[in-house]
Formats: sequence, C-alpha cells, structure tokens
Amino acid sequence: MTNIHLLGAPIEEGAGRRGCIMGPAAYRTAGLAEELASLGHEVADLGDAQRDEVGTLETEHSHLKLLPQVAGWVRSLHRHAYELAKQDVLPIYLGGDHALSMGTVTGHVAAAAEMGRPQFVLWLDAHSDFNVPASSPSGNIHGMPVAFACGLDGFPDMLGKPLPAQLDPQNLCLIGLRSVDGMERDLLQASGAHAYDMRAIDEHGLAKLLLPFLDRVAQANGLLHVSLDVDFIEPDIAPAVGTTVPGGATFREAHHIMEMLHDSGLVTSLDLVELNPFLDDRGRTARLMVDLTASLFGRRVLDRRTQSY
Ligand SMILES: [Mn+2]
Repeated sequence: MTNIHLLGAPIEEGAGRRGCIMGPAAYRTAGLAEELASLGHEVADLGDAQRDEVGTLETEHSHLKLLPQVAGWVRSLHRHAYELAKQDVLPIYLGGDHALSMGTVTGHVAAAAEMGRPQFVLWLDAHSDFNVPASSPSGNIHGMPVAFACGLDGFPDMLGKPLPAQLDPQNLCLIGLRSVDGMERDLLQASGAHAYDMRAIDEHGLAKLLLPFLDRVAQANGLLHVSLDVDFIEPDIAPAVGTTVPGGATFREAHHIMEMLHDSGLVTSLDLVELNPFLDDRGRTARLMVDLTASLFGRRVLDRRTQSY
C-alpha cells in the first residue's frame, strides 16, 4: 500500500499550443484517484497548484515564449515537489505541459541531495527535452526541462534562485526518442545520459534497456522519478497531445514498462505530462494514461475484464 498524493499542475504556457490546462481535470474525470484507491492505495488529491506571479525576467533569448508565466509555474512546483519529497508519500503530478518538470524534477533532486541519496530520472518521451534556450528552434520551454535540471548554462532565472542541486546525467535514462533537434542531440550525447530511441526498443526490447537502469537505481539506494509524456505512446492510440510523432510505444510496450516499474518497487515520484484533452477522442487518451498509471501501481492486465473499444 502506497500513500499517493495527486497534485494538479495545469500549466500550458510551456507548450506550442493551448489545452494542457485541462489535463488535471481530465485525469480526475477519467477516475485516476478511484482507480488507484481500488488497487488498495491511500490516495489524497491536493487539488491544483497555483502559479507564482513573476515579473519580467532578464534573458538574451527573446524567443523564449511566455517566460514569466512558465517561471511562475516552475517556482511553485519546485517548492511543492521539494516539500512532498520530504514526506513519506508518493506524489503524482498531473500535467500540464512538460515544462512542469523543471519544477518537479529540480525539487526532487534538491530534496534527495539533502537526504544524501542519489536521484534517478526515467524520461519516457518522443523528445529528449534537452534543449537550452540557445539551441531551441521554437522557443517553447517544454522542450528544455531535462537540460535545465542537469544544470546546463544559458537559462534565465527560472527558480528565483540558483539550482540547489543538479541532476547527474549518469542517473538519467531516456526511452522512446524519435524527435531530437540538431544541437539538442549534441548536448544530449555530450552529457553522458543514457538515451534510447525507438530503434533501440525494436532491436533489443524494453526489458534489456530498462532493467540495467533499474538495477543501478537499486544498487545505489536511489530515488526514482518517472516522467511520462503522452507522446511516448503511439499517437494512433494516444491522440491527445500537441506534439505527435508517429512510431511510438505500443499499448503493450507502454504497459510492460509500467509493470516492470511496479515490480521494481523503486518509483518514488511521477509526472504525467502533455495530455491535451482538447485534442482527445472521447477521453480515450486520458483513460489510457490512467490505465498505464494503474499498471505502475500494481494492476495486471490479466486481472481486468476485457474491454472493447
Ligand atoms: Mn516531453
């Protein structure tokens, strides 16, 4: 039994199109809390976080979109994540676009550093989100949270203070990549992060990629934050995302990864990001994300009644 805290993070300013503001409501409508409770977990819904008011931020990168608004979310979520990381609970952050992870990941990394335990991050995403402001073609900040958490240079004052602790790229594993920008790729490869594209899944299978990483987390007595982007999944079955890229994880691959994470017992925090209910097909993607989360918290596909769509 896990004590799960749900926190809504209705940020949409980091993405190129609007709609992620409705994400937390869609997870609630799709029954996330009830589903987790039915698996025997204690679930508390903390409601939605509020964005801090941030004035103009200094930056030479004038193409960064809606910077004060995104920084306001990042500051608020960083504080929430830091506080939740110090409690004996497992937080699930209901996004919201992926810029929210600038706050959640840095909050967890900061708390882990104080506890003297290494923080690991599993990034399930079509994109590596490893742009810095200078390398970003779009200026959309949701493409930058991993680079920010790893302490790369060139960011404006997102947190209102220096990064308390950096994520070690050696403790970072990205799976599902199929859309990485040119300069972003160079930064990612230079960082030493463990990055696997879809071809690696095709050739080796998920288990071979994921299990060595989970072993390292266990050996190091590490904490594990998972950041699940809707676009990790094949858009045919998960259409509610603004950045679709064909060739994503299948239904079974996505559930398999969640089942392996459950079996490991290592996950200590989770982001669900980039759900854009405005683009969904009768709640189908929201329900799939709820089902995947249920797999991460112990549901077996074999336990379920067969559903037809
Ligand atoms: Mn992402």
